[in-house]
Amino acid sequence: MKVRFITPYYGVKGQPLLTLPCLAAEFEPYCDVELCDQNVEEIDYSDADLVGISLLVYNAPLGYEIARRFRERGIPVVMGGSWPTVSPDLVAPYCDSVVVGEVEGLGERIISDLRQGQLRARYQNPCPPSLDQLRLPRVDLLKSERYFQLTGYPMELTRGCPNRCSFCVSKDIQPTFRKKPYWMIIRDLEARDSPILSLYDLNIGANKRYFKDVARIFAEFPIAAWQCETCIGYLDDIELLKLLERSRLNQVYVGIESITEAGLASVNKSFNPRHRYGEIIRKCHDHGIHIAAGFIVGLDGEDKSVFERSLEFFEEVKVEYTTPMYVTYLPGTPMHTKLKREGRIVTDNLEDYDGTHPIVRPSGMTLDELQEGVEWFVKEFYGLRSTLVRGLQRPNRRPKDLMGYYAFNRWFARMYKDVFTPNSDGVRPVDDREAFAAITQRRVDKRFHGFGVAESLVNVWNKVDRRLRPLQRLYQQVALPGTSMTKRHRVPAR
Ligand code: B12
Ligand code: SF4
Repeated sequence: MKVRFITPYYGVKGQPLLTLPCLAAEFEPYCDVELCDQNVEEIDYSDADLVGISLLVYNAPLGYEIARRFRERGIPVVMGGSWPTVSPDLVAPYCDSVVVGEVEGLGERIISDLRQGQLRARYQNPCPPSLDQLRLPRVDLLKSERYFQLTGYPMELTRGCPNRCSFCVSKDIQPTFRKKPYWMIIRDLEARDSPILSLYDLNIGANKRYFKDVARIFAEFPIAAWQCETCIGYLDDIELLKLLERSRLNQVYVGIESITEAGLASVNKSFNPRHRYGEIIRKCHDHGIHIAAGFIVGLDGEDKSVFERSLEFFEEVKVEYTTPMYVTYLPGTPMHTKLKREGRIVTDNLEDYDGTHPIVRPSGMTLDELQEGVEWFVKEFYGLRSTLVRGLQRPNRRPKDLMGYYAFNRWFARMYKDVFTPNSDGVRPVDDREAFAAITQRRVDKRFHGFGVAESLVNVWNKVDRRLRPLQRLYQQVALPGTSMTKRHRVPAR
């Protein structure tokens, strides 16, 4: 029995999701599995017994079209991912079966129902699966050479987040906070094929003791650099920062979202320590950690002065990167329904729900002012002046960090020029969606060309690292002290 899992194109060619590797791990004991990421390869439309399509939200229309082509030939289609999880009823007409939430624990039942010709309309775990028995995600099945090597090997150590920010789908996709046992972290680390790691956890710092132990474990592995995502408040701890520095964490993504009290309150994120942002960022810098700051625009209670004030703030605290994003609520969520009723939702096209198109009419400025504000902010923040101001004054002690800082600032500048400024005819996303999309797409396709040399170097580095793996293992067994985390938490023999 052959099952083909597909991720439809979503415009980010550089970084693989962990979705396909996790699906392969869950299903491979029960059937033959094929993976297809349309971001880096053509879709194989040949026959299969079942096709599984994973949807975020902005790639849903494309996913529906792919499903149609399989279903008209009688091939059943199951859909899963964050969009089907948030709004299963809106997805159901386009497929034979919807998987709501995490798939671990459902694979065997789905395949056995399929064999009996009794695929059910919906599958859902009664409660979120424990991570204690999670199989190793089959990252090795991805065509890794086609991805952007600088982003590193994808790993997840925890799922869920205890917070409930109103715009975030974490409560739907991973409803409770769970963590992998330490031996499993070691297993996953040993399987990696790159010295750079990227953690996909929603909020790894939510359990501080665990976060510290992860840093202790990472410190014992020959990791060149790693990055993760957490709340800025959790980083207000010197012992943690010391451990993170020792483990070679080089970048953390923190959801600053807004510098205003009203903005934070409007998305249920008042727990962010607004008055300590600067101090915490300074401490992170002192420990060699770069800050990528989430920044949401168009929040209630904010007027057009927010762009200038935010730029001033980001330059003062010398944040390395920001990822501006229009506030986005997914259709089917209570916030979306409320705003729709109030006439404030400006587009129903799912392709627009990617953070780079305005979705909600702002309360404190016009839609034009909002778009002009973001365009101005991005031009200033990623312009040469601000890049120098933020770069030259921060404690960029290591030359490689300094180089990384400038390289990524230039890259972000190019990327945001593609998506947040009007196209060459002055057309903005909501004015003429199709014209804008066509021009943006051509630019997006070129997006990853700017890193040719750096990427080739990382490729060579990855190959050398792979060759040295047996030596690294020997080093871990012989040279590390007997009290090390690695020795205490052995991977169980199979
Ligand atoms: C890596 C990552 C990225 C990367 C990679 C590419 C990408 N476009 O997503 C980068 C940094 C580029 C990125 C960017 C953005 N991202 Co992002 N990202 C993630 C992250 C951290 C990991 C994704 C992942 O691999 N998860 C692990 C896998 C295993 O989980 P999963 O996909 O949910 O799959 C499980 C189930 O859903 C189910 N399942 C999934 N598919 C299927 C299919 C079938 C057939 C079945 C049976 C089951 C099934 O089984 C899986 C295992 O249990 C997630 C957060 C998260 N932890 O999920 C956010 C997340 C996906 N991103 C999100 C957002 C909002 C964005 C941005 C819009 C933010 C922004 N403006 O900057 C941009 C989008 C840019 C773009 N145009 O794509 C949201 C998605 C909301 C949505 N539904 O659209 C998430 C969920 C974060 C959040 N807290 O809300 N992101
Ligand atoms: S803290 Fe981050 S992951 Fe958690 S709910 Fe808020 S935005 Fe989502």
